[in-house]
Amino acid sequence: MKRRDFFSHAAITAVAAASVSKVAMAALPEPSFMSHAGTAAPLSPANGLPYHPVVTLNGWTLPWRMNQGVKEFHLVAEPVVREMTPGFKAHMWGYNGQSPGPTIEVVEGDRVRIFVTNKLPEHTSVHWHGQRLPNGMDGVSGLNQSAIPVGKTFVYEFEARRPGTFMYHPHADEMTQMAMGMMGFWVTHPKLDKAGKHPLIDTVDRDFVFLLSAYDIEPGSATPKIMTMLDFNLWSWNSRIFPGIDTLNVRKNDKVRIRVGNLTMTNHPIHLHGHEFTVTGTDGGPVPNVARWPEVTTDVAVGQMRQVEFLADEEGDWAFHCHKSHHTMNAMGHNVPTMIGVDHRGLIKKLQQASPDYMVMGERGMADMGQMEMPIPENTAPMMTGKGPYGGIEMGGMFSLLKVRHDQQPGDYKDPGWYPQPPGTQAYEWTGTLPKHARPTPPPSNTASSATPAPTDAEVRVRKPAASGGHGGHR
Ligand SMILES: [Cu+2]
Repeated sequence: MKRRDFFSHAAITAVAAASVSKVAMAALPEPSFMSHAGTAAPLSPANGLPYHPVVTLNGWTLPWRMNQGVKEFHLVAEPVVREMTPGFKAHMWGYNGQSPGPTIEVVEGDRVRIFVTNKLPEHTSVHWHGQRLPNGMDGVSGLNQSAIPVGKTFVYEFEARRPGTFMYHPHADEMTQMAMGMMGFWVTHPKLDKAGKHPLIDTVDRDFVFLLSAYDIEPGSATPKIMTMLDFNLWSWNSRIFPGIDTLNVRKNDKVRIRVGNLTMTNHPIHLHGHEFTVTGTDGGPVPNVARWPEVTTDVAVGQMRQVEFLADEEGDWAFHCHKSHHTMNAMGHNVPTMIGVDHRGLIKKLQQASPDYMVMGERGMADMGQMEMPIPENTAPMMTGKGPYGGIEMGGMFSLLKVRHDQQPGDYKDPGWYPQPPGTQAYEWTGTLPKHARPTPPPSNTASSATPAPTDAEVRVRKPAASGGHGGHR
């Protein structure tokens, strides 16, 4: 993330925490709004119990005010414009100016009051995923409460009983509202013992959070198609797609925690290069020590949260991404045939005489898509893109980098630039002589001495019914 993306929460929080008159405290807390998709600096608590705040990738934490011992937040559900990556803006629904909404951070045992104002064109509600709370605060419209009508404000109030990693989202016309981007992150920090420790939740140097979301937005348009069930074309982290997702910048030997929640319609195997991590928590709470094991990929199923931790002890720029390769691509049509191995050279000339812009996609694989600056409709993200120090990264969607540097200062989250590979530590081209390609000779086919016939080369051909026969053959 760049320095200019940072803004100071300090000013907002100072106003919120200042001694406000009793009349003002009886009114709604002034809501805060965010106007850009940059990663905000962590919001250090101005009051209440101390904790080490999280960093929301391409997001921010909602400031609160303390009203007679209750932490008061104000969420505004409303239509928003979200820049998913530079050059591509989506028309979504979200909270307080962005999708996803701001992260809410509290401490175990906090009394929390959340005002929710509905500025959407239809009713809504908020479900506090994973929380222990009174049944009437669980946010399922029609079941636990009546939906929040357009223009009205409802109040949710409960104690944050369980420390952990949670999220919030509507439970009213859920399909539409989540397809439109309504969701947010919630972290309940643990109450620590006298030694400043929790038996299962470690204090870490860096704590990153993001939600997995998916959208179906036609190239050249801006509004997600809400009826899409599985065939999404934009796979995002916090409603951002590579190269628009900020990198996770850490200091060498930092203990790092990453918390991920999945509000898409499919699972995402989240994979980190260069390090092993441990799943230390889920939306069910911290994982007991005996149930932890090392991994480099953890599957985050639909509606789940995973919290992973590792020691960032390897310097470099390490890829961090969903391992479903189609989830590290951006929007394109689905009906593109596989053209690998098809030689078009004769045909393409003829086609280009009729249509000078005609191009064949994927004759030698799809890497060409990343290399060529293909003309794309306005307000569309390239399918695979991103320039690295050594060429195109050829990625999109759910892809970012963990950047580990020995000289990254504590508390500094800015992007340190590309990692300079130390001499002699990078893959290089072999320029010596190559041996002749030795291939095993197939055994002679079907000789008298062999008991079983040796396999012969087989080529699968699709044989279409002859014109004269065709389906008539069924007679
Ligand atoms: Cu995925």
